[in-house]
Amino acid sequence: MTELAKIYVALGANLPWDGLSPQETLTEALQRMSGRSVTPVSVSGYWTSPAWPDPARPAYVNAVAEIATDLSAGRLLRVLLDIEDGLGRERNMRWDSRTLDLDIVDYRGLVVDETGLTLPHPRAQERAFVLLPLQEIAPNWFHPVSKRGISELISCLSDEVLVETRPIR
Ligand code: A4P
Ligand code: MG
Repeated sequence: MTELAKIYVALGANLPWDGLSPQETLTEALQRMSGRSVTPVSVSGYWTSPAWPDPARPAYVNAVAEIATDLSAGRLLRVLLDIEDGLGRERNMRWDSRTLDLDIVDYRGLVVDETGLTLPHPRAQERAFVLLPLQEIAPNWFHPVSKRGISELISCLSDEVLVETRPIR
């Protein structure tokens, strides 16, 4: 199984949906992934942070999962988008509030820049809400393009952002 892993998916939500809190929606999304041959083998804790770029929006809950699958990156993305749709995702403005966001952060180091699929995720290295949960489950991860390690990437983030991104206990 492990050779099929090394794929990291970031989960985020800041709106409730159909009686589920954002945190419950992330748990439901992980269960639905399991049912679609996308098996979480390791899941970070849940973290909360103010909505970026507009902190007046509801706070987010985020997590990162390492998954095992034999799906290609493109097919995996289609499954993830389908799970987003099934859990109430509506697409309005970019960065708008959402019931669920599932992003492929890294697919076994693959570098792709196509319409509809960019790997690694182009903004993951700037996001405390991705890097802090990722570090929990993959402390030796490094960015496939810059080759910078996760601790180094985190050390480049502002103290303010790091302080306001907190594990949910
Ligand atoms: N797409 C291309 N590459 C990928 C990939 N590697 N993974 C395409 C996932 N999707 C990928 O996605 C738009 C299209 O990107 C998809 O149809 C897919 O074909 P989207 O989810 O509608 O876009 P987005 O999430 O609004 O944009 P983006 O730039 O991915 O946003 P971010 O950076 O994920 O921002 N604040 C906090 N605290 N926590 C958050 O989780 N998330 C966002 C979304 C904003 N602020 C946040 C958080
Ligand atoms: Mg997304």
